[in-house]
Amino acid sequence: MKKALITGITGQDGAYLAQFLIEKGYAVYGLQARRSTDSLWRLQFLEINDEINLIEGDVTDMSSLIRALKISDADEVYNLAAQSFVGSSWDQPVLTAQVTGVGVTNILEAIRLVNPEAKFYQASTSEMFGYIQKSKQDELTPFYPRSPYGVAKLYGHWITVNYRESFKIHASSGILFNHESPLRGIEFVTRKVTDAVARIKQGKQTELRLGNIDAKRDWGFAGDYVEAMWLMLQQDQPDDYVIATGQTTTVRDMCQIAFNCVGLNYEDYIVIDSKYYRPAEVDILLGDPSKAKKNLEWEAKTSLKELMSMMVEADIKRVAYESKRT
Ligand code: NAP
Ligand code: G4F
Repeated sequence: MKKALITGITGQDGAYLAQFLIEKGYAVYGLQARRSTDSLWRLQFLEINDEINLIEGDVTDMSSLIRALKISDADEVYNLAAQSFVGSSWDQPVLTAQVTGVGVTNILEAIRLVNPEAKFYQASTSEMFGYIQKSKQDELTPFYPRSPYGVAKLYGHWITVNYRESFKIHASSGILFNHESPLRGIEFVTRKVTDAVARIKQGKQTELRLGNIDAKRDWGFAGDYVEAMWLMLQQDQPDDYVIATGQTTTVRDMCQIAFNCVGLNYEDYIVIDSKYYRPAEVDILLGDPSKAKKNLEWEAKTSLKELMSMMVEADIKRVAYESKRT
């Protein structure tokens, strides 16, 4: 039986990846950071919490990573842990650098010391393209990050490349464009919108305050994207891959799709609030996933309309359930 260790298992992608690997017959181990409140709700939502071996640890504490690698004896290590919210990275730039950036070196060092044969996946991001240097971004497009988060991720990306080249570690980097789901954190714009749609529809909210709705993103479904992570580690050679849909949409049009799901007009509810504008913006992201299609035979399966409909439906159920309980 193959063994996988996932950091960030309590996050959106960690939960879907764990589910995917369990279905493939893996023994799944997850690094769980100590929190004062429950962080297992996503694993419970997917009904896989009893099937995961949780190991307490933190990517800023290398000793805990060494311990996790020894306990799990993992064949594959997926590093999904991060302070992943771009907005917060201006408020906590040092923490973001330590967790999202240096955390990657901690785990690569732990692999080098405990089991250099383990295959490694790094969760890189389209946010590294930032101020885009090419209209459609691929693996060769130069990076120009626009947030402390993007800068930290760029360090994580290059240290992954460096350990691959220096120590022959099977280390791959997935440059994933935005991907969403009903398990997305509420602070990210798609989920903020679908939650608001559900609340407005059920009379619990009257308006939705947003920032720059002209920004454009290449949005896919997280459930599709975790397969690409696994496929990268099944290749003979490690490499970097852009994972995206190849379509870009404004926040405004995404809102229109989401409100349409319940027969509402988004223009009646959206209020622009400068509080949600960022010190520097990534205006547009659009990925070219051709290499992943060619080498991994991977492509996105879920359209933005299907994704929004899935998220709105899940939030409607959740808001109705919460209303019954109160
Ligand atoms: P997420 O929901 O924010 O999950 C992040 C995970 O990291 C959580 O499990 C969190 O634990 C954990 N974590 C945070 N600080 C940690 C620490 N110091 N030590 C150990 N674990 C820690 O993010 P996601 O959307 O699943 O994304 C997964 C990864 O892909 C992240 O690295 C993200 O930056 C990257 N990425 C995401 C996207 C996207 O569109 N979703 C696109 C490109 C790249 P708690 O829950 O306990 O805080
Ligand atoms: O949903 P967002 O916060 O995602 P963002 O900044 O693109 O980052 C996400 O995707 C990255 C991949 O490119 C990941 F690496 C990262 O971890 C994260 O998962 O914001 C999307 C866009 C931005 O342009 C933002 O300015 O939506 C705009 N926006 C407008 N109003 C808003 C809001 N974003 C949020 N979160 N909240 C608003 O009220």
